[in-house]
Amino acid sequence: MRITGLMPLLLWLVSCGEFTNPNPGACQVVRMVSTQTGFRLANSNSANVSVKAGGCVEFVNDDANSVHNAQSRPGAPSNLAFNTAILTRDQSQKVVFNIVGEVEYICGVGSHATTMNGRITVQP
Ligand SMILES: [Cu+2]
Repeated sequence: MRITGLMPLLLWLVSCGEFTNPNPGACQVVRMVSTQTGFRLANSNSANVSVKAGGCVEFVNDDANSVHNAQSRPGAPSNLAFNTAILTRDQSQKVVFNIVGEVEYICGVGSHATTMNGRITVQP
């Protein structure tokens, strides 16, 4: 009986894998530097990002020469899939990641994915 009584709560918790970002202002910024260089974290040569669940990544186009977007690689886990708008220079878009896991991301413009790619790790 006691377990039965907990079931609605447990189901609610499971279905609530998504929760409100407690601090949406604090994003890891990923710059879209250029088609040659690809994505870069601030003050880093890496395009690999790590965030806590509920945290966000802000993609910023720093490239005067091309539009870019950021999107999960085809075949990514559906609960981590994302796709930003096509961003022109100085435009940005925030993406909140609520589900723990790893997702590879690319720029989907033209053939940019060959150089513009990275990984987002969402930690518990
Ligand atoms: Cu691009």
